[in-house]
Amino acid sequence: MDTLTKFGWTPELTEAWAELGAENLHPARVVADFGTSLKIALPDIRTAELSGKLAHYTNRDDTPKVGDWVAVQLFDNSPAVIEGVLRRRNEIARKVAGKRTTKQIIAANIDIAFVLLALDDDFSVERLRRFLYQLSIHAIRPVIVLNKADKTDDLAFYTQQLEEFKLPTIISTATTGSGIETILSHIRPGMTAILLGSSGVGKSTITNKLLGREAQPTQEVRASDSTGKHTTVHRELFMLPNGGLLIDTPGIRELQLWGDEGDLAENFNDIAVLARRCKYASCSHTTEEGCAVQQALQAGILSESHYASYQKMKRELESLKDKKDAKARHNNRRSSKVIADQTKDALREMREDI
Ligand SMILES: Nc1nc2c(ncn2[C@@H]2O[C@H](COP(=O)(O)OP(=O)(O)OP(=O)(O)O)[C@@H](O)[C@H]2O)c(=O)[nH]1
Ligand SMILES: [Zn+2]
Repeated sequence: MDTLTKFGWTPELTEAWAELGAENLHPARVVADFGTSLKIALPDIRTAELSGKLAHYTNRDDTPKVGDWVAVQLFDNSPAVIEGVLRRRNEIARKVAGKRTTKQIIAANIDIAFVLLALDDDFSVERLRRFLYQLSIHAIRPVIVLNKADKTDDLAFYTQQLEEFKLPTIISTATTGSGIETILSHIRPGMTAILLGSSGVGKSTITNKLLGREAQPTQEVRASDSTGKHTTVHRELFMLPNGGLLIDTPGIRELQLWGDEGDLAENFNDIAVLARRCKYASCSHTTEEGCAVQQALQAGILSESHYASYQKMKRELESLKDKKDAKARHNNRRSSKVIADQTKDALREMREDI
């Protein structure tokens, strides 16, 4: 297992491994996910497939994701088989795009997340807030990267809007390599970093600069090939020359939230502090009398846009909770229907026996 240290293996994992009691299995880390097949590090890189049991329950929490530690069975002439996933230290999730009420895990066991915003039309404080919310659930350390700095003459316009976050912020121009050293200085050997951001912000360009080679085709390169796909299609964990580990992810078009409303408070600490002074404990901070949040808004202490994104995310999380509850009720009904059907079958058999 010592050899896995360079892929981020820690003493806690040795304990988790012992708990698993996995005899004849080997620990490995998932470094790429192509859907049905995966790449794992043992630490040498191999192809792996899911065991029948894991493959049966796709899209469940225990489906291995990039960054996961897994227990594998090895074979001489065929791909390794992943039999189980070790307890995750943390994960980055979102709601799947579209209407389904399903969680999607983007990656697991992360030490630091770089949230990229490009200094062009992509720039959105609201989107940043959404990423920060998802990271805050597991207290994953965020760093903001403002890429494509060459596209603006007014850097202050952007940086001013980010002051309230009080987060380390790196200004970069990935195409020239400017800012890359600063990004690298945050990733120590054995640490796992991830690049997050919408499509086209420069994640693959930064990955290649950090690696010092063209490992990930960028949009420009992909536009000229024949696949017709202009976007990164899979997640992959790379080992950097300095021994750090880096996960490049496909661009996220819409980051729909996945989490509890309770986790919002630490992302909107100012509103949470005000809310304690509201007249009613259940105050929705909209129309109630004695609402300290509304008073702060009227007094100009709280910014309208900040309040608006709070309300929007709160409503989204409330609606998510309703949908999760409805889904749970539906699943319960379904399983009680299965039990009822089985009971009826058993009774019928008994009658037939008589
Ligand atoms: N002007 C400018 N262009 C950049 C910069 N960084 C990246 N680009 C360009 O932006 C385009 C998208 O970059 P990618 O690295 O492919 O973006 P990505 O975030 O990996 O995109 P997805 O894989 O779709 O998520 C490419 O044409 C890059 O050359 C930059 O700092 N300045
Ligand atoms: Zn209130």
